[in-house]
Amino acid sequence: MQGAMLTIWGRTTSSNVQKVLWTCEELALPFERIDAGREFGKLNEDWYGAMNPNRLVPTVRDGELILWESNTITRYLANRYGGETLYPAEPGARSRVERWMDWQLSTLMPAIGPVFWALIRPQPGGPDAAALQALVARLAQVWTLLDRELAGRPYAAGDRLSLADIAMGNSIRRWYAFAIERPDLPHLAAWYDRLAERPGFQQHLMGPVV
Ligand SMILES: N[C@@H](CCC(=O)N[C@@H](CS)C(=O)NCC(=O)O)C(=O)O
Repeated sequence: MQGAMLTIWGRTTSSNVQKVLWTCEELALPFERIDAGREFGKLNEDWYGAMNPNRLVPTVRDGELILWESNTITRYLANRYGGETLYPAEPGARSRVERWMDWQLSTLMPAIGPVFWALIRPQPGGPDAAALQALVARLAQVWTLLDRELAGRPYAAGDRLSLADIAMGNSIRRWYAFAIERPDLPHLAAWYDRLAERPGFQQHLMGPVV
């Protein structure tokens, strides 16, 4: 072990917690995980808000350092614990990882989030059938963009797994689990198969979509 034991607060069903858990597996980092969020509560307690003012999961403690924002946490772990293959130091290669991490937050999440909520956690006042169809179509359009990119390389940012793939792993797993029609996107499907071979994916991302 190269540093203090990490503590991770967050339920295992959270997409953003899963990014951190998978990164820990790739880096062989030991951690203690404490359930928090949804049915496990804790987020509204004072001590939690003092660590993470967003009152969301994940939150991570590494010694004296408190971290939040899942993509930032994975970058920190790779920087701190020898994850250069996941997050290269060379600026050009690094930018190719970072752009897909930013794309995950700015483009993929806004497309998949509403579909996830409508299908898996429906709320009163949610989208009707026509609106849902439009959301599903928009999500397919976003995945089609990535499929075309993956025609030229096996992973989002290049020849090897990176933090970009880890950031998007939960979304691709959910998309293939949704009871919806999907366009045939062979490069995306092959990428999903590649990600699903990783022990960290199998351990932390294959649970029920809830
Ligand atoms: N941008 C934040 C988003 C964190 C977030 O939205 N977390 C959700 C779970 S994925 C959450 O805490 N929801 C409240 C809950 O679980 O009770 C990150 O990437 O860490």
